[in-house]
Amino acid sequence: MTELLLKYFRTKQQQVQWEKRYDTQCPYCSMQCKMQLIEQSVVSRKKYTTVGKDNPTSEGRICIKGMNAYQHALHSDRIKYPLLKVNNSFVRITWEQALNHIKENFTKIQVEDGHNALSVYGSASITNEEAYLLGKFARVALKTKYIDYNGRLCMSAAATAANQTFGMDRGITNSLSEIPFTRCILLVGTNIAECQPTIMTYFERAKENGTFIIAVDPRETATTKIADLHLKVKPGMDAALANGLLKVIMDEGYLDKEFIEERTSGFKEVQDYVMSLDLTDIAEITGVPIEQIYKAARMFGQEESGMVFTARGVEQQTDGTAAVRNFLNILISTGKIGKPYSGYGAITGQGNGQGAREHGQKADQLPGYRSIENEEHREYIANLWKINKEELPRKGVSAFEMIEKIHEGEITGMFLMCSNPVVSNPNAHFVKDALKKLKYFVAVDMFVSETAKLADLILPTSSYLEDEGTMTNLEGRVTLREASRPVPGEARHDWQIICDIARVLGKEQYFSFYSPEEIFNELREASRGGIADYYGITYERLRKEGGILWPCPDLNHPGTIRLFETSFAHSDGKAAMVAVSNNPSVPKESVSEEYPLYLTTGRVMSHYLTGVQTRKSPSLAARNFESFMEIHPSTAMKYQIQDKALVKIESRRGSIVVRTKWSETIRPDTIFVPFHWDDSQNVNRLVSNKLDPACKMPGFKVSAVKVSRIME
Ligand SMILES: Nc1nc2c(c(=O)[nH]1)N[C@H]1C(S)=C(S)[C@@H](COP(=O)(O)OP(=O)(O)OC[C@H]3O[C@@H](n4cnc5c(=O)[nH]c(N)nc54)[C@H](O)[C@@H]3O)O[C@H]1N2
Ligand SMILES: Nc1nc2c(c(=O)[nH]1)N[C@H]1C(S)=C(S)[C@@H](COP(=O)(O)OP(=O)(O)OC[C@H]3O[C@@H](n4cnc5c(=O)[nH]c(N)nc54)[C@H](O)[C@@H]3O)O[C@H]1N2
Ligand code: SF4
Ligand SMILES: [Mo]
Repeated sequence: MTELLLKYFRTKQQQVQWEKRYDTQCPYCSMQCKMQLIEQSVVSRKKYTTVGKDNPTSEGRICIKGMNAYQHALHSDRIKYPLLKVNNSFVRITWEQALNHIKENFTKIQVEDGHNALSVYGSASITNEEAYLLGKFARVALKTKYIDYNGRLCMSAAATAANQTFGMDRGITNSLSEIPFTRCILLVGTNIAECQPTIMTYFERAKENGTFIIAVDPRETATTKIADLHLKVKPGMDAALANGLLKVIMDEGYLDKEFIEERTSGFKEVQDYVMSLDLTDIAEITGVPIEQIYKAARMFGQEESGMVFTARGVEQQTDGTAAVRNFLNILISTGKIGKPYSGYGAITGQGNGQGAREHGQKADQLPGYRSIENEEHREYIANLWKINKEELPRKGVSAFEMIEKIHEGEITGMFLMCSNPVVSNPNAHFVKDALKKLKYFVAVDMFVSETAKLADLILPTSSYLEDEGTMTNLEGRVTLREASRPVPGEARHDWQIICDIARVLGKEQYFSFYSPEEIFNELREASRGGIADYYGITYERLRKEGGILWPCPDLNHPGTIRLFETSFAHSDGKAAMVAVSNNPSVPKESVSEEYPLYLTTGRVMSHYLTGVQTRKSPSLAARNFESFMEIHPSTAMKYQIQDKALVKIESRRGSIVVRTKWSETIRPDTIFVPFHWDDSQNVNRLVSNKLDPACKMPGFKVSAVKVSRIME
């Protein structure tokens, strides 16, 4: 009888009373895995499960972050009403009050300090529609030149390198489906296994097919484990390492002379410089043994096809642009681009890292990857926006330079959408001090982030489950993220918030949009004829076809999978090679007696960026509930530091306290700390504010530090 009763209750407990399914895309990385959230009512509680949905990119796979993303979206800490800071605490106000407050204060700032005193800081985690609208909002509604976004800290080196070398920047120049069939792969400063886990299957298939994989990383990661050869480079020495590889390629005759002759410019200069170098010196400065340099270059050189992938390890450097260009020199000089199974992939970071850098929220850019300093481009966009070309502001400055301008008093107001600069920008103390100086600061977020805490007004926005729009993934494939859940409380979508503010500022005529699709249709026109041409893409097509790769210039165009088959995007049709010096113009911080170790920073699988979202997700937070420092045991012993002990890490900028994690697999001269935590674990307190002169990327990946134990 008891058995039977138990069985009855057990079945009852599992009985699903009702079930709802929400089609969506993951809010996190650039794979933009399609998935479905299943909400079930089981007796008295709700149960949620996420399942992957088939699509050409992730093929139905999802990772632990995607699986658990709903936990932050449904979290009770979500902001549900506009919050105004009164006597240092936030109080609920109505939207009408919030919008009037913004009108009053934005106007005051611009009257007192000038139009450009108001700045806009955007994001690559918002949709294409929102990124486009934010750019238009800054230029048309606020008439400020100061707009930039968090992608500056993310993709700017790869984007600038691709623009300079190829004349165009689209994440992957060929298709993910070609990866399993390429013969040799160079993975430079990328940890795909933890950062884009669902891409791994392509590389695993390649391995099964006998592809030779080379990884370049100062530490062993889940990614370097799949490599046949791991070059454990000294942090920041990638450009020199690429010169070493080029030298072997040149010395041993792996150049594709016909390709170089017909399709490139600048080779001679590269050759002259590289031939003047000595491989023993390169081995010495890069920390990579000479025989490994030979092996890598030979493997890449001798195979008939090959691909190069770069990510933040090589890019987030004060010579990131140059370093990426030097790896492109390798690809081009061996003729491995524009043909099957060969190409370049900048592994995009944020969900819309690609799309958000194409449609005008960058300081120097107009939609469709147009330039704000090009007269024809200005005219095209001004006409479309129905404003005078002269009214369109000129270019502003990069994200971190805006922070500097706040310090200097030139910028006194900021509208921040979807970013947490106090944790993500270098030199965190400096950033916090700057934001505190603002006369007026509005943050749009789902949570009261570390940065939102400093705002005068926080506006509540919608999450990935609620907000519809297009996202362009790491391939350059435009996808439509449907949304079906209602927003919590009085939260509004980012695009609605932009339109609402424009309305109270008297600019309604330029911002009368009632759906993301309407915005997208204007974006299509705005991008038409530009490099990133979306004109042929419609919501209807996206629903039917699942995703379309740009450029797609007309409605019958199938989209473009492989780029550069016959020519590159520069006016001469050639890829521009450039000699990259071993000695960058901005010297990197070097270790010294006082600061004897290199610090590099990055990510772990279970957390995302500044952690605001993933720290709210119990299943993810439980995997890593605090930061840590990876250190080689021999180094640890030198400083008498135990495993799992608390240590203080200091640089010339500040200090943090984290727990140690001994690891045999990191270089002994290097420590690694992830950047997903705030306050005394905020690793950006240590990072310097020097920028890459070409793209203004901070050098997140190299700082000189010292480590000391804390007596517990
Ligand atoms: N789990 C997770 N996934 C993510 C994110 C996340 O926060 N968490 N963020 C997303 C975003 S926005 C981005 S930009 C991407 C980032 O993706 P990745 O760039 O792959 O991630 P990182 O961990 O920053 O850096 C990659 C690797 O570079 C190595 N590295 C450090 N210094 C150097 C160096 O000097 N040279 C070389 N060659 N390598 C070096 C690090 O050890 C690390 O393994 O991931 C996306 N996906
Ligand atoms: N030391 C070090 N620093 C780094 C890096 C590194 O490797 N090392 N990597 C850099 C890189 S690659 C990146 S991309 C940056 C990222 O830096 P951030 O942009 O600062 O990081 P996020 O954590 O994504 O911040 C997004 C904020 O917006 C909120 N949010 C999420 N979705 C939405 C939305 O749809 N709308 C709105 N309005 N808000 C939303 C989140 O709650 C969160 O508070 O960090 C950079 N900083
Ligand atoms: S984090 Fe990236 S790989 Fe993981 S489910 Fe989300 S989009 Fe896919
Ligand atoms: Mo990023």
